[in-house]
Amino acid sequence: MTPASESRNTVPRTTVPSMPVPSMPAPPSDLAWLGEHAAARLPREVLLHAHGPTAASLEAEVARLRALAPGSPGSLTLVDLAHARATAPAQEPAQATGHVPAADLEGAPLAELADAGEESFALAATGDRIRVVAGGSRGLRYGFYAALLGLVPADGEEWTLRSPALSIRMLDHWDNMTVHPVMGQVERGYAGGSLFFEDGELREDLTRVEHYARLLAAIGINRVSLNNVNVHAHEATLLTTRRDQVARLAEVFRAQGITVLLSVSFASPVLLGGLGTSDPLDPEVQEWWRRTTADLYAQVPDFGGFVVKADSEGQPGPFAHGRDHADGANVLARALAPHGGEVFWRAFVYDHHQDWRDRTTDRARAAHDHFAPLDGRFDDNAVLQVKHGPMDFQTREPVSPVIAAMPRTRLAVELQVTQEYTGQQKHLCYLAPWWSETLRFPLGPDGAPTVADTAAGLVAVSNVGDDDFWTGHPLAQANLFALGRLAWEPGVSPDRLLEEWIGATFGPDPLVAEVLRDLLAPSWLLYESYTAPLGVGFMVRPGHHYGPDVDGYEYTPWGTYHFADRDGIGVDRTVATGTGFAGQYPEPWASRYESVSTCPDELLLFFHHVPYTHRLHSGKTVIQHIYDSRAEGCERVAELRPRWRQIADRVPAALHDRVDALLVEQERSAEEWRDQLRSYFFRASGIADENGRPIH
Ligand code: GCW
Repeated sequence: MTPASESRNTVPRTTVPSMPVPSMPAPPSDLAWLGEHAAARLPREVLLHAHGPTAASLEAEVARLRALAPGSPGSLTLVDLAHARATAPAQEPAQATGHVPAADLEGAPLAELADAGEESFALAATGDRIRVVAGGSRGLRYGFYAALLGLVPADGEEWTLRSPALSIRMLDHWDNMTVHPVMGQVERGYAGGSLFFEDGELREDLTRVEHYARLLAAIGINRVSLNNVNVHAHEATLLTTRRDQVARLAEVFRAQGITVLLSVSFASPVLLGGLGTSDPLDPEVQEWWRRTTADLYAQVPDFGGFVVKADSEGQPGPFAHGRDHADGANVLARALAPHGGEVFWRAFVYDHHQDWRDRTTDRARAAHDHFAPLDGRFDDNAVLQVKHGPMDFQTREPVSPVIAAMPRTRLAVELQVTQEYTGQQKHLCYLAPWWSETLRFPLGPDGAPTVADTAAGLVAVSNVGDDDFWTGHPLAQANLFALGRLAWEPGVSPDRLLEEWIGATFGPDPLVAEVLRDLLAPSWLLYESYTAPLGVGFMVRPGHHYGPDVDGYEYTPWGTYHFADRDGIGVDRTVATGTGFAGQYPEPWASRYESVSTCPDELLLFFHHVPYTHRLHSGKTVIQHIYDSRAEGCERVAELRPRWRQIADRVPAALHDRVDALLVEQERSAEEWRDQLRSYFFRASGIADENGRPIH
């Protein structure tokens, strides 16, 4: 039996060192949402009823935050029920709470918490006293961060029980260990090099990874995949000869309750094991995966599993052996199952050697064509990772029909936080409004389960690198923050997430909040307004995907066409006259998208080929919409920088300068989009802009 005094770890203000704790490495210049403003919210008295590694890491966190700001009046009590029970006398019943004072638990929903799982917590705020009770260590950590991020109900409210809506909340890194001459180190990375790797090996100094793990834990992320899904020969060895590097990263992430995963090559048995085949039905191949996976678990007992991109854009896969993707996924799932691991199998499978002359093949159909027939064939620990849209992370796409088509398969929806097609962290583009729309999309008539109801998880490609501001564009941090929060709580409004992020990152200055809101809240629609119109997608420069090139992908094998000619534009994906893609949806969507009169304007050119003179629901013709929207979008972009300058002396100077320089680039690039698209479509259609604006 532990005496009360030992089970109660108090971190009162008076014992707090005024300098950074010596064991904590120097913080990076930018602490994002865990800097001084979050520290200022931490109540002066913190009472921790917990033990083990989580208690130690929360104590270190409190000390670190105290060094940044003295904190706010009041107290924060954190109770881990598992700890409370462990310290209870043996004869007490299961609901016993050991030596935790009754006042700390008064009214707490203990029975509900016991059912809610170890990531859940309950929180109550009365006066300046915040109480958190958690069913386990992860929940305790999330409760602590909820208090820091200001996710605390108004004074006097009852206890609220908080549980994550999605149990899988994962970030995928597309990091390579070496620098690719064209792609750089991080594929589609716009924030410098990899946080993890340098010169082909794990970094010696993992300080920034420690801070990154804390930032992710604070927003509820519980899994990180460490390397690029395009697995090159060198990175493939993380599975075998470089396992120790995975183990070191796992240790850093484990300290924040985050599990690590690896992207692996489907051809590993040949590449790394020297076998003659990677056929998933070959017993030797199966044995190789079993042994290799067991060896990895011997070093990383809580390893999360594998992410696999197979038969996609040149990556090896089961098709080469005459097998399907359930055969492929299950061989890995079975190697992982005895250890509690999962395989995340990507549904991003399509023909990237398409003949542009062939109007019947439609890349948008591919994932559904390949995977829907396999529903029910995947093992329980296989998760099908489906891109949120049917194409490829464009600025606007419909929801992928695969999500509605596989009720007997565990699905994770994949989003792209890194802004490959949405301005590459040079343009402002707050993506939460779109993600929120996607997650709340009903997969059937009103009241049908939504995407968030259907998915077991949310996976997102990270936008973080070794950049001083983590994300290249400092304001792109808002996307990472919102992603984690939406995975936990998909119904929360994007505007509220913006408020939360601003408060934790920039503090309570009302002008700063107003300017950031004005810049970010409408930025996705603004970006859309001057780039590819009405859901048609692409029109970017091939390869790096930045800036306009209307025909850049038009005659390529990639399956990304707009079919603009002198008469009209768009892709006919109807069942009646097109590729039939619209028919992959359940009702009412199949009919709504099929008909030009009910298809929403913003997706018109995704589903239909229409004349330029076609009138939108907005009342404008397609051509006039293209002209006006690009011109007006540019005018609005020109207003951003003067607005940003209003807070020049109210945010850190280096951050202000970085954003200012990027706004100059956004203006230049938006003008380029405007001028190329307006000129292209005037030349194609011969129809004048009725507003007489210049065309080149
Ligand atoms: O959008 C495309 C990117 C590729 C990426 C691929 C994928 C990692 O252009 O760079 O490869 O998607 O999601 O696998």
